[in-house]
Amino acid sequence: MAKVGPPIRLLTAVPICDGHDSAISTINLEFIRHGIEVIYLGYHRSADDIARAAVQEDVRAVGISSYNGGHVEFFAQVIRRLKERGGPNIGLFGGGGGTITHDDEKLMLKSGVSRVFFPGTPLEEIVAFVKKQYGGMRQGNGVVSQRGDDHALAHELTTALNSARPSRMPKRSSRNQRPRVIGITGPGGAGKTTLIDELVLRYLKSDPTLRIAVLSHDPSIIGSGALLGDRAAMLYCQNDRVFMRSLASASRAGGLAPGTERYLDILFQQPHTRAFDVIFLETVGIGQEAVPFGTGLVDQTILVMSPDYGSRLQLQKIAMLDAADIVVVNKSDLSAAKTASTEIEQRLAFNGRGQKLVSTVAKRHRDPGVDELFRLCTPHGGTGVPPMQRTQHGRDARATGTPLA
Ligand code: B12
Repeated sequence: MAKVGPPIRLLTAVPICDGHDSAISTINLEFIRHGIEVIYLGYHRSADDIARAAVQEDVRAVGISSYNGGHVEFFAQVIRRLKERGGPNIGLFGGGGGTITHDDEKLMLKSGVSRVFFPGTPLEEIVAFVKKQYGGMRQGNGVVSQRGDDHALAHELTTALNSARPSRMPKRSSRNQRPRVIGITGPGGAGKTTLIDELVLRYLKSDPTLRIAVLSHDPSIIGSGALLGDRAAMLYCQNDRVFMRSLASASRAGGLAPGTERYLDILFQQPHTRAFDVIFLETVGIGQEAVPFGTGLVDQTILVMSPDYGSRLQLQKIAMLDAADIVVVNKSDLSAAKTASTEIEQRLAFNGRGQKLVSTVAKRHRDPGVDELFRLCTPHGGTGVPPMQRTQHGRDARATGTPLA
């Protein structure tokens, strides 16, 4: 069988103060249909958010859909931010109906935009452009810039994924550099991503020096495209202390991707000054049989469920209910939530392992359930790693886990 090369990775977004996401949603689907991996950042996104995400995701190019005006300046700003963040080789293209004029286009091309698409352009033409422009080898990867750290790590991850080396169990570099790995899993639509974002907010507020990584998985079939859309639901992960990478499962069953272990390995080996304190590992939406993390991959496992899992009998079939350290019933404002919590509580009591049950409404700001979950994730304050083992950056002396403002 012919070897399938890595897919083209693109990031798409809609600018700040613009909610016209219908065109980009259609274009995203067309990209995926043609084997392209699309990291979709969503709408109302700043130039800085776009550049940070593009660099961390190590994409070949950014596609922007802009309808509300200000595009000449906005596109130019994205290019400036990409350069500042160590991604000058990341291309930029886009469109935006009749709002972008041909005179604007001239200015945009001058500022470094590769191409502007106008109304009436067939989608195949856009796909053909992307394949031709970004399908080959990238030029000059070894760019180092002032804030090139994310860029260097992002590129290391890409290289690791494309190498033939098989995955192995990740090794933590030393006792003093011990990121806490929190595995978050559960069925699609339970609210895993929103919950992670809220936990990230609490971690960021708990310690001004803390650094967090998020590895987020979405499903894909090997050789085909994928929509990696978790970033669109993330607000607080758009922060310079958070490094997020989206992975396509590429036919690996069980919730993770072929490169997950290698990625973790690399995140563990980051130099002292930019070591991560906490790593979130978010799986694909899983089915009843999946136990994604096996043994030893994560320090703590959280299963996120929504109250609508069906009858009580269904609970007997969910394998993760035996393996999780914490079970979260998210969307606990729904009418079925009370019954769900009671049924799951009984199921966990039957296991007799002291597993915790928490009810959350992750979409609600300052939700007390998420606060409780955060406390369970940080048994020793801060990262959750005992202070004796957290000696890097002198952070062990800091009082962490402070209440949220
Ligand atoms: C649909 C629409 C809406 C929908 C948006 C739904 C959604 N979720 O996207 C709704 C009704 C919600 C809406 C609201 C508003 N809208 Co409106 N909207 C439109 C409309 C009619 C069509 C846009 C569209 O989706 N077209 C479908 C796409 C597929 O067609 P296309 O543009 O031809 O796309 C091609 C190319 O442009 C290009 N392309 C586009 N994007 C990209 C991206 C990439 C990466 C690539 C490669 C190519 C590409 O490729 C496509 C393929 O051929 C336009 C008018 C227009 N004709 O453009 C106004 C328009 C954009 N809206 C306008 C306005 C003012 C508003 C509102 C402010 C109205 C109000 N007062 O509330 C709000 C703002 C909403 C917000 N939060 O930003 C104005 C903007 C004026 C301006 N910038 O000066 C417009 C131009 C209408 C007008 N003439 O006044 N809107």
